[in-house]
Amino acid sequence: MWVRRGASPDVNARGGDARAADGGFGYVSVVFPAPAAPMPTIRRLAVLVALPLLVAAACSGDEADTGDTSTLPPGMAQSTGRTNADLPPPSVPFSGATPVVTASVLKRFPHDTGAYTQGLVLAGSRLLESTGRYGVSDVRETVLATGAVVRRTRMADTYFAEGLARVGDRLFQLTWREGTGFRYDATTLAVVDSFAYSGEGWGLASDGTVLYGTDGSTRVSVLDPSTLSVVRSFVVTEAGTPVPALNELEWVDGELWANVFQTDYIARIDPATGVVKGYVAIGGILTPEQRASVQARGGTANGIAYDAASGRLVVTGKLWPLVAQIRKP
Ligand SMILES: [Ca+2]
Repeated sequence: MWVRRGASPDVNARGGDARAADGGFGYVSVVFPAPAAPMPTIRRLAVLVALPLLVAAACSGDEADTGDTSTLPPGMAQSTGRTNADLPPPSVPFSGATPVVTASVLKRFPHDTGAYTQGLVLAGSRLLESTGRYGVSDVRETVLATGAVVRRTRMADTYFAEGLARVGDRLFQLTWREGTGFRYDATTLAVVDSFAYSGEGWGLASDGTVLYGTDGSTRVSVLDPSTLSVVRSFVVTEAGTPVPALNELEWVDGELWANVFQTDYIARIDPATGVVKGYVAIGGILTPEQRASVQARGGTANGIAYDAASGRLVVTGKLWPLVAQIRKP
């Protein structure tokens, strides 16, 4: 469960207690938020480099997807300690009785093959994306149809960007292991302030009222966006078994959707019970060649965004060459 910084010892590693608590996996769930007490935001802001209106037309197309794939992208080195990202992916679906729908692709749009997608939000034709890795993390706005970056706020090299969610005119962004989240103006992508938490930050989404967050474990934490206090949390289960490695999130018409890290499955979660009602399989969206390239470069499926006004639903992945609009099941 999410805890306030300093309220418990650091258990951000594989541990027997957490393994038992989470149902047989080593994924440890420990996050979070400090109360509303403000961080020294001026200091935080000083290390951010804002590059408004950066036009980067070179960001689209599949051409970069055929390059050298022998090494991981820069910024993936882990300095110390194990994280939930080190653990093996779960073999979902656990039960043959759990419904699985294969994603039906309606359109394909270009995606920056260097974007290590960690958070994805769709607002009309604006695709807002949080991209990770040390040294290159940012929050960016792209044009869905072209993939062109029209606005970007880069982060200091010490931050690895993670989940992104919009509540009203604010964007909330987590970082992986840095214990710092950021709030942005959702229109300009200017940093508004920051907040502190303990544990790993992975996915983030909002139903317009509260925030839902993951940390790579089996648990989802529900937060009040105004105070960043934990309202409640729940363990996600499929056929009675906890589902670990929950990653990028999206609120889709009353369901919480979650990428299961290093798998081709998106879990459709009942937010009241934590029960997985079914999966969306997205493994067939990439061609075998695209898939091999993404895997060789350290990418994987991650990123779901839904614009309720238009009913448009898109998915992508870290280092994927495309964003796919899929039919909502
Ligand atoms: Ca999302």
